[in-house]
Amino acid sequence: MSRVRAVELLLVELPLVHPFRTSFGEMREKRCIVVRVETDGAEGWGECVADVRPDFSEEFNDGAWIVLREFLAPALLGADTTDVESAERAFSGVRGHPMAKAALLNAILDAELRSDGTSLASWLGADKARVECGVSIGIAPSTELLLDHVEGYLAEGYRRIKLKIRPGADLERVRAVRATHPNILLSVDANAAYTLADAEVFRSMDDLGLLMIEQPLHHEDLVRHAELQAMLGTALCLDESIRSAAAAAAALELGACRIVNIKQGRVGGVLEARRIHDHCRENGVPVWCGGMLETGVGRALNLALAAMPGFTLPGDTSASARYFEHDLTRPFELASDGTMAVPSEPGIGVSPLPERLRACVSRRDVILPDRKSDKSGGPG
Ligand code: OSB
Ligand code: MG
Repeated sequence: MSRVRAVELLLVELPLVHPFRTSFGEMREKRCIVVRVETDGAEGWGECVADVRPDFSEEFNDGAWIVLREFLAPALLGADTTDVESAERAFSGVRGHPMAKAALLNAILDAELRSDGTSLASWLGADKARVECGVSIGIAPSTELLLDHVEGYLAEGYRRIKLKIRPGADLERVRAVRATHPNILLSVDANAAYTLADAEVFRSMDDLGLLMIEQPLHHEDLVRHAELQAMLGTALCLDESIRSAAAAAAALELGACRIVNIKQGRVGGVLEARRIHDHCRENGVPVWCGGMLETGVGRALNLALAAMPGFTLPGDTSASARYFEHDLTRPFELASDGTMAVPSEPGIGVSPLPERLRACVSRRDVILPDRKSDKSGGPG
């Protein structure tokens, strides 16, 4: 518990080593807001998983920047003491914007834990020091290139391969990967690109032994997901549809999925992610840690979450090198057995490297208690 003295927003830009194509578009670089808080006791870091465009969700960088600067940071800067729970309550008057909220809440929690000397993993009750990692492979220009990518990632040790699919680039490709690798853990992610009229595509996947089919239908349509799940032997997993613990409980009650992808940013931070984890664990539903191509700041946090006992499937917690030539933090490396070490230092356990911040930050804003905003750099 301590006072928040300043909130700093940094817009960070990192080129991706490969373009990443999903059913909703192509990313060539990572652009995100990194939040730094200064408290009486320490500094803390958080990453906002919103992107440039509101395509995965309604949130996007410029919007999140305004929400953070105008509504979320000011809700904390007046208070005598702030901890992650009181900050979450202080944000309850702002509807939605879970990604913006998560970035600031996670920075507060990081500062709190750094000042206590506690690692996030131990604070969350993690029961493993290393986690199993999977990799999410974007839609490739051809089946041949896709098979090359799969081969390369398997050679690095990844324990689960997830293929992005969209109508027109689905069944045939998944069949080709399965034919080449009969025994790997394999899943697909449609990012909401289908309707129930496409049920036959998914029924045809039933004999491919997939671990799961992620978010086939519209994010708001739990009822159709339940209908589709009833037609399939393969488990559905929801990503975009799960925006809160309440949504997770509803999805499970309806039978809309059998597996849950937990992305702390999508659900408003680590506290809500923990509630979903706990609910799923009590109900025997496996969860795994999703990813949003995070820099090392978000990755460190994801690794701590993924080390909690209910996370029983490999996550999209890939190595820094899968995304960036140079990460914002020290690089996260995959061991040849496909596992990654969970940071054990206080807080999230890593900080952005000063020289990387100098190279990657394109916009900056400091929000202070008295003067509302002390800007440097133009509007973006
Ligand atoms: O749907 O899981 C998704 C990346 C950006 C937006 C949405 C998704 C993804 C991924 C990549 O699948 C996961 C990662 O490696 O971070
Ligand atoms: Mg997904």
